Amino acid sequence: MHPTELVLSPRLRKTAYEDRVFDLGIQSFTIYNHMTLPVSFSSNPQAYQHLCEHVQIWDVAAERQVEVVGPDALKLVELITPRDIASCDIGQCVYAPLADQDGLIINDPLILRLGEDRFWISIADSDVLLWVKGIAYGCGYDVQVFEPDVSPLAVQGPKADDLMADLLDDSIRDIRFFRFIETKINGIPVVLARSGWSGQGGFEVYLQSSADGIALWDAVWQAGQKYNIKVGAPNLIERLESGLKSYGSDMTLDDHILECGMEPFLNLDKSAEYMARESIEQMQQSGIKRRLCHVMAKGDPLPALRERWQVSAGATAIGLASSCAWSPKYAANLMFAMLDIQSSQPGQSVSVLVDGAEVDAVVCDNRWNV
Ligand code: THG
Repeated sequence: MHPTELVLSPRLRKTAYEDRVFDLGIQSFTIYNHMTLPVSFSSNPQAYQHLCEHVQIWDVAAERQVEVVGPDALKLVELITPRDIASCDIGQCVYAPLADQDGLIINDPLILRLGEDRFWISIADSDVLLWVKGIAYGCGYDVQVFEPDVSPLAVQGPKADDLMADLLDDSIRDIRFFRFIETKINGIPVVLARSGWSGQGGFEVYLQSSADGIALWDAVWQAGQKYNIKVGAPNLIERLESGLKSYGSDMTLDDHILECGMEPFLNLDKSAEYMARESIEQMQQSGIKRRLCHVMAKGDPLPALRERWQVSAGATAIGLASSCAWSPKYAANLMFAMLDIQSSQPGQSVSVLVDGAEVDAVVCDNRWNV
């Protein structure tokens, strides 16, 4: 690798928590929605172990919100996703992949329903705001679409409930998965949701004014001292073990939503109109050509992946691996790979080309079983 430095200028947006992230010794960032997103503060295996046992605070302000509000808000949100949104309660969030008129995946956000006619689309890394604004204008909808000053702060890990109960009160223990309340932490208005980009449980606190970022961080940090809180970030090892795919890495605008393994999160027969419907029906008839698969390689830890790795079955190239981490739980390298449908069955033997060397691997089901 070439040693280099990312220049932090106003064009690369600063998060509401960034000063604390520096105070606590950030080692690496990525860029996500034109904003810094912390990647590491310590080694990945150390951070993973801590996340699975204690509680961590994550600056995930780069999960930006696209707010859609107004009389046509529901119609607009229904139009952009094959997931049913009408049945989403106020105070609920749903994982709702977005697809365009060709069925191509635009993003895989959570959508929060804040009111009958008010939604936050909590996006992964792609410019959803511009797309949605264009659709709203093109359709002549009576809505406002904008990015509010909202910054999610994740509190993840098995001790997150105890921490938040100390900070607020025991009633927060009753918040169900993917439900949220509006409350105040030390007088700071927040949306508090049971969600987050790990399989270890916890909350996401949506701050609604950047000016209060440091005060909110410090309040959580202080309450966390009793629970061995550490600063962290979405963890590559944990997200692979939990099967969480990352937009931009594992799926992009080149991929059809049916190729991305999103069926459990779609209601293809929903009554509301949605723009991907025709394309999806055609794709169902012709059958998908590729599928995003779980692939496991026993043996030594593989290096970090800078470009996608070629995957082959025998002498035939069948696809590309897009994420990889060595998992302590499975004592193996876990990968996501977009593979030709003929070679995508669990049990299929494949090889992965890593820096010029062939590594043996096997296709698994989506719970890492062969
Ligand atoms: N939190 C918030 N916004 C986000 C993310 C987040 N935006 C970007 C990205 N993460 C969106 N992607 C996901 C993907 C998976 C999940 C959440 C966000 C997730 N999935 C669970 C699973 O697959 O097991 C549950 C899905 C379900 O049951 O509906 O949690 O993390 N604010």
